[in-house]
Amino acid sequence: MRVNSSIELRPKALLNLALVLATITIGLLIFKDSHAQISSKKFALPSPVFDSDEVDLRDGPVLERPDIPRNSPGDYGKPVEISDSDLTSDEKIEKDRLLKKYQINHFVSDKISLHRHPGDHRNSKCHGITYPSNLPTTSVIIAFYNEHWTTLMRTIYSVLHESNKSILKEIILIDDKSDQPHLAEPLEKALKDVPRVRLIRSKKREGLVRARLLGMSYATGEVLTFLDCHIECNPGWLEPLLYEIQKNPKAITVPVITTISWDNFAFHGPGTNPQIGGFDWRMTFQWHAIPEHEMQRRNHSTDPIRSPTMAGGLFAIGRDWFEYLGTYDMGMEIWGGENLELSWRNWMCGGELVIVPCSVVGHVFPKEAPYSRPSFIENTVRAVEVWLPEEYKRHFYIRNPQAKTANYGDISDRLKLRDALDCKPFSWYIENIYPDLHIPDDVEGRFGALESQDDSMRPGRYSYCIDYAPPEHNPTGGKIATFPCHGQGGNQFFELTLKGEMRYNHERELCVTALGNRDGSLEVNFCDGKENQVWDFDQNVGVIKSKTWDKCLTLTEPQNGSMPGLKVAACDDSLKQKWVFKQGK
Ligand SMILES: [Mn+2]
Repeated sequence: MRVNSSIELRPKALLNLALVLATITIGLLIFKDSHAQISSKKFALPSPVFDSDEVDLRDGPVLERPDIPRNSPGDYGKPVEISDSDLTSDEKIEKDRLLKKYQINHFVSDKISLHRHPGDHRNSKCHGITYPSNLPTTSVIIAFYNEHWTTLMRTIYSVLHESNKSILKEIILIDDKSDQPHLAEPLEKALKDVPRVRLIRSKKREGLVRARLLGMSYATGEVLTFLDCHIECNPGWLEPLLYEIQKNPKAITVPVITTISWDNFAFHGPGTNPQIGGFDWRMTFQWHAIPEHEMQRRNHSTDPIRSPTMAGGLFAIGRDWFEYLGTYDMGMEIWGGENLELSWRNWMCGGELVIVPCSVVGHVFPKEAPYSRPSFIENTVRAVEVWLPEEYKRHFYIRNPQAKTANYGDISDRLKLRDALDCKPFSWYIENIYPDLHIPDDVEGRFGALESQDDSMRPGRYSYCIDYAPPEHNPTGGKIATFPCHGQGGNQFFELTLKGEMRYNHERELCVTALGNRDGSLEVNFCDGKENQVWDFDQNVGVIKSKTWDKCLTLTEPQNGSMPGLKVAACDDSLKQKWVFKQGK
């Protein structure tokens, strides 16, 4: 990497802008049925702190991995176990501080080489695949905000060690106005001699969407590859992503995202079948298994897998296609919702979204999300208002009462874009791309919070509503009970479908199941169409009766000061068996 003064850099930055404009023009020529106006960048471009060197088209990694001592901690993706009893009290304090701050065990990360081998976690059938020598080139764009040192540096080195010179033009790092000192001068020093890395510092906090677009304006590759800032690439990760775009320039390609443990940094493999992306009607992204029709469509386990949505952190897209599609919605703040919006737009406007089994990238999923998503609702309302017709929007607003009053800003540009792109309707997307999605009936009086009409156990002004909180890593198996009604949807949202299922549709489609045992207990399980998941609801009387057991849904006395529970019991016409669905505020 060369260090340039900002004066020397300016002409080059201008040249890049010219390239961007030229590419936009080419893009419009290629996809010339478009009237899409590419919104001009709404921010001034800061000068890069560093510039990339010339591209060398010989093959081999951009940067050879240095020798790593044998049995170096974490090499080949092995776990690093450090027991607290081996730590001094100062070390223990430091470990806890880092864990609390980042929700990642950075004390362990700091013991692992920045150049460790990740191991090879691909499907073994990927090894024999060769790729054309004329793959498109790519710029990797990584936005970060106050990222810890070792995870950020390992991300950068991992891309350089695992990407061939002929295809990786550069890594563009966007510092989204971090304020931690290690990301100031020490980062510049550390990157000074690292090839093909450009560091751009945004002038104000932009959030993920605008930080990525800022990075894009410096990119010179034909494909943009967006990555997160605490990842490690598996060998051979890049070629298959680019190859699928070479075959279909309208494809968004997504690697298989595997887990790097937040605790011991083990690099886990993807298992037999990767998962694909979906969403529920709260518009929460969710992973699920490859549906049968998609398994049938593919010939080999290494073939790309069509996915209705993507998680959004890691993907590649042809630059011309991204421009044609109208890049991202610049009105979206921080993060959340932008992934669904781009997934819908891409599919509905003629693109394809695939997960590429032979491309594996590990991601450190934190113990708990360290940052909230304050803009999730606003961003999602923008997406819903642009892409969903009324009959579908309704399902979203019913499940997110707070979305009705969200201040989501001006979407007129995005509506114009939608019309200019001449896209297929959302119903086409559901029928063809996401046929497995459950479409709620949402019949008046049969959805919302299911409130008990029994006043006798109320601690004052509260009513009790049925409440289900799925355990962290498994949606089923949690306790279904009651809680004071809060009117916010969420854990208290149930839908009694016309078929009689009592659905709890958050992330996965779950159904309230009457087990039929003597104590009349209930479970929340995956919907399977069996009779013990079918309920008769007499809306006039408020009685909900299990079809199999001929017993009624009953509120039970609280035990040891906890909330009232639920069971099925012989129907007796008491208030404990009277229920009404209330809509959120
Ligand atoms: Mn992440």
